[in-house]
Formats: sequence, structure tokens, C-alpha cells
Amino acid sequence: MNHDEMIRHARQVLSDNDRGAYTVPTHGLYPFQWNWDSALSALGFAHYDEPRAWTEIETLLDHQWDDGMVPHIIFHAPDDGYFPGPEVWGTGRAVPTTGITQPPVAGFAVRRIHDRARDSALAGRQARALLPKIHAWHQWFYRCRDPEGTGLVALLHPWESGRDNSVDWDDAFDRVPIDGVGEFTRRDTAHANPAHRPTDGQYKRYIWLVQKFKSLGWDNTKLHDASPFKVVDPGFNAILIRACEDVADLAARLGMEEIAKESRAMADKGVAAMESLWSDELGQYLCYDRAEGKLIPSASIGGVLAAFAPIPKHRITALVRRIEELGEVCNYLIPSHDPRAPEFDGLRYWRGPVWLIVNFMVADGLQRAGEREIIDRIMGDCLRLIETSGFAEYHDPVTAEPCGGAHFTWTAAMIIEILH
Ligand code: 9WN
Repeated sequence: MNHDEMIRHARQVLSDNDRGAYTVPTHGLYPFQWNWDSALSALGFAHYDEPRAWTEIETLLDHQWDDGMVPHIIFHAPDDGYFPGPEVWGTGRAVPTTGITQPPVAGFAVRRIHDRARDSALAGRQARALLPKIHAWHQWFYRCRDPEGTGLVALLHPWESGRDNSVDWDDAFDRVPIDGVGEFTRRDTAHANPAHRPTDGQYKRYIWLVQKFKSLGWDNTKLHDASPFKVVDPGFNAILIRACEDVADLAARLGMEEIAKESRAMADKGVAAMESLWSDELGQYLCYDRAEGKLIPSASIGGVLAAFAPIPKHRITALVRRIEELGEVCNYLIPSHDPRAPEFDGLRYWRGPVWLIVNFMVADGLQRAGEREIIDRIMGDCLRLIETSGFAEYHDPVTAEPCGGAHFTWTAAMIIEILH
């Protein structure tokens, strides 16, 4: 497939998954709007249809909660092909949503789409309307997920991380009980190979947490302290910090002084706090288990994704070395878990496979430090994966086997982004 054909194919994927004002990640497996999928997919649309790109983010933010949270799934239209659906979440919203959030990439996406817009009048209008909402979401994070003001926010559910079954959560997740969860039927394993998906044991815990939060009325002033699962993820925090920084820059240029000042302060505090997650031993950042008060020595992509934030130059250089090291033990960068670790599983979701969206964000961060050689390797591996195995949800980093759902929106959007 040459590059023009690849772009044509990618646009077809986006168009097939387009539901008018939002896209679904893929038909069947994920029939609703997902938060970070939408923001990243908008980057793809922006290359050939800017109004459609803006609509994607507008729709997402139309469903923001009054407290500022932007939910992880918006259940626009009924579909019983996904579990857990709206009745399990019971958040009581007119258009149902889940009650947790996802990595806040929207701030980054808005700045990127704005800055390269051909229609700058539209971009200016959209950015002015969207920035206050995104800023309120960022403030919600630091208020509700960092009540002690450490500069780092905690995730209360693995689904919030976007890296649902990462090895990072294993120990903390083991402490989540499963009693009283009741019977349920998973739907994901009817659409995708069960060997590529989280286990039944993990699903019971996912659902236990949902039931717990629901019993607290989805009140975000209570959830952080009440949750037995409270993990600080360097990748997630890096995305939030980067988004705050992007909002600060763009808001300043648009004359939105207060948003600019507050966003800059949040980003600066976050960057300083990231230092507490650094591991000299592994040469990357680590997750921190806030319930137990200790770092989690797990060699996952979360600690590499930190490159997306404006971290110090010497940390970027160390992360480049870490990625080079990973490149010696697999054929396609970047594996979501170190292939040398005993927990590595090249097919199972976030326990080894390569995800193009993560590659894109890491490479984008490395660009700020001018790390050309490794960026070319990462981007080249993305293209080889798609050429070999198509627009899958994720791929085995050793064999390139396509995994999870097929015909995947954000995978396609990343190809459009990379090839422009
Ligand atoms: C739960 C939609 C989402 C992504 C996540 C990915 C997966 C959902 C699931 O799919 O999670 O949110 O049911 O498996 O882990 O990152 O946003 O593509």
C-alpha cells in the first residue's frame, strides 16, 4: 500500500465509523462515543474536514457534567452490544454517560487543530468556546482527584487510564473486592478474541468499582477518598499537564488571561511533581499507589508516555534510551509493556501490544527535544504495522498480529496525522 492508498483507506475507516456528530471507535465492539478516542480522532478529520473535526470535540464537551468532569463514554443511542451499558452506570443524565473520565487529550487536540487551521476564523471561534470548558475539566481533576494538592491526580478506575488491564494496576486491583457484584454477561468477548481482552476476574472488579461509585451517587466530592483503587499514572498525568500547557499557550494568544495564568500554574506544578515518579533503576517514570503510599515497579508504557509532557531535557534523553532498549527486544515500537518482564503478553490489550495513539503522543513529546532518529523509527514502525496488518485496535509488537477490534477509528486517524 503506498501512502496515498493508506490515507484513502484511513479516511474510509473514519467515514464508516462516523455517526454524524461523533464517531464510534469501531462498529460492534464500541458502539458509543469515547472521550479520548474522539479528541484524537478529530486530529485525523482536521486534515480534510475542519468543521467535522470541531464538531467531534464540541459533541464531547456538550456532555460535560456540572462539576466539570467530561465522561469517558457518551451513550448517544441505545445499543445492547456493549457491557456495561447506561443502566449499569445509572448516572441519571438525560443523554446517559458513564460516571468516570478518561485521559484529557482534548486540550492538546484543540490547540493543534487551531494552530494549523486553514479556516482560522472558525478555529478562533471554536477555541474561544471550547477552552473554558476544557479548563473547567482540568480544574475538576486537580480539585477532585488531587484533594491534597500534590500536583498529581489519581485514577479511581482502570478504565479512566485508557490502559484498562495494564500490569500497573495488578496489585492495587487485587485489593478491590468482588463480593456482591452479581451475575453479568460480557459483550466484548462476542466481538473480539477473548485472548486479546481483559480476564473475567478483572471484569468483576471493574464492575464492583462502578457499583461502589454508583452507591455514592457519583458524587465526586466523595469518590476519591472512598475508592479502594487510587493510582497515580505518569502517562495520564503527562497528558493532563501537556493539555494544561497547550491551553495556557492558546488562551494567552486569544487574550483569555485568567485561563492562561491558571493553566500555566497547574502545568508547572504538575511537571515538578512528576519528579517523584522517576525511577533510576528502570530509566522511566512509575505509577504510584496512593492507597498504599508506594511506587509500583512496573515497566509499562505509562512511564514512557510521560515524554508527552514538558519534562526536563535529561529525562527525555533517558526515555529515549529506554525506548531504544525496548526496540532491541521487539520488532515494532513501542510495546505497552517491557517484553522481558514475566507479565508481558503480546496479544492481551495493554499488557504488551503496540497502540498507535501512544506512539504518536510519545513521538510528539520527543519532537520537542529534537530526538529525530528515534521518532523516525517509531513512526516507521507504525506504518509497517498498518501495511502488514491493517487498521486494528492494537498489534503484537513481535509478530504484528492485528488484535482487538478491526477498522479502528483512532488508528486510522493517527495514520492520517502521521502521513501529513
Ligand atoms: C473501556 C475505546 C476504548 C479506549 C480505551 C480502551 C478500550 C474500553 C473497553 O476501548 O476501553 O473504556 O470496554 O475495553 O482500553 O483506551 O478508549 O476505544
